[in-house]
Amino acid sequence: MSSKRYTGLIDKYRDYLPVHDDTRLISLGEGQTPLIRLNNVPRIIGKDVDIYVKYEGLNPTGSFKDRGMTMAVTKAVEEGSKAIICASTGNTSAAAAAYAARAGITAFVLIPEGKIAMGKLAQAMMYGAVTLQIRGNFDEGMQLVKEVAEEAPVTIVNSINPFRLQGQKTAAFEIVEELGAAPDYHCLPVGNAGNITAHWMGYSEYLKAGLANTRPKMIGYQAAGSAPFMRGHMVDKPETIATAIRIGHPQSWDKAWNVQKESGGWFDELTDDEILQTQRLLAQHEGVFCEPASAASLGGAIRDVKNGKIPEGSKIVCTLTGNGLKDPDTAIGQCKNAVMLTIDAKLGAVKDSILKNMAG
Ligand code: AN7
Repeated sequence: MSSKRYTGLIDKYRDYLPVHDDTRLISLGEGQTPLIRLNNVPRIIGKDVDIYVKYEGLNPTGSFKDRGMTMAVTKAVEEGSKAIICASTGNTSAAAAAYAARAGITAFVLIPEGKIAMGKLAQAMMYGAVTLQIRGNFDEGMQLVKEVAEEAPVTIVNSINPFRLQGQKTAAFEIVEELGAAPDYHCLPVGNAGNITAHWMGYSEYLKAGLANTRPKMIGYQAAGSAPFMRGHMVDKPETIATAIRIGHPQSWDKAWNVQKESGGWFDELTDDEILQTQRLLAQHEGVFCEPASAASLGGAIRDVKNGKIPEGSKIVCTLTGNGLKDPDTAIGQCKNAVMLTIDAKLGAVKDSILKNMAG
């Protein structure tokens, strides 16, 4: 039997990425994530649409950031860098920390104190990053990172590093390959707007290469308290329970507006309640657990299907950017009605619980 070991997205898509044959690849086997067709949600909302979720939470550190980080760290190492730095709402720092560990270099991560999910904090610490909790938000951290990189020998691995978007565009390649064509609509949660930009690059490259005949309309959904694309200007004090997208000064502002215009898509916003409601819907009716920010993509899509902006008969892909396990506090906090009973370790008590809680 010949070996077909999957060795990560750079190796798979090297023809479309800026690497040489002898580039040392820093990989953890990222990419190749499941594209899951939703079976129950279309029926629940009573609409004839084909909805797929791209479960990016199954990447090695639990988010889509691994796609960009394998490229950014591979190039940083190739260029001789000994340290990387990022500001982060949590997922970028987790990915940076892991890929730096893999490469044997140092990661410095700036995170907003008290405003990143527990799992992400655990990752930065466990992977051995130097973790700098700032008394400030992501946008302030990002500004500091840009300034310090002028004065210290560190490579920035936020999505202003162009290699990040190069890696992240591969998610669009995988979707086209799995569906045999581009979808009609592609929905993503938007923070810095790097990922929506990267996906558009990917779709555009496959169109140009003749591997797809169309490109999707790109739709970006923000949290209402952190929605600069809806306000039309930067937001100084962003707030949302979806801490991953608690970002008021998107770094890919112009690029994302171009994506919206070129693709014919749009931006919209969801309240925290809508985001959490969608997170529960997806977990409880499809068995897919994503983090709050990720649910914005599906929540927005469902609303736009219901109101007819996305017509029936459409093929829709929603990116689930991060894994639900990243943020156990927010999950448990909203499951007050979950069936959880404390009972005696007795057969009778277990049997009673079963008979009282059988569905139907
Ligand atoms: C789960 O980790 O910016 O619009 O510092 O973690 O490309 O910024 C995270 C962003 C969506 C938004 N969903 O993506 C960070 C960070 C999740 C995220 C986004 C993020 P972009």
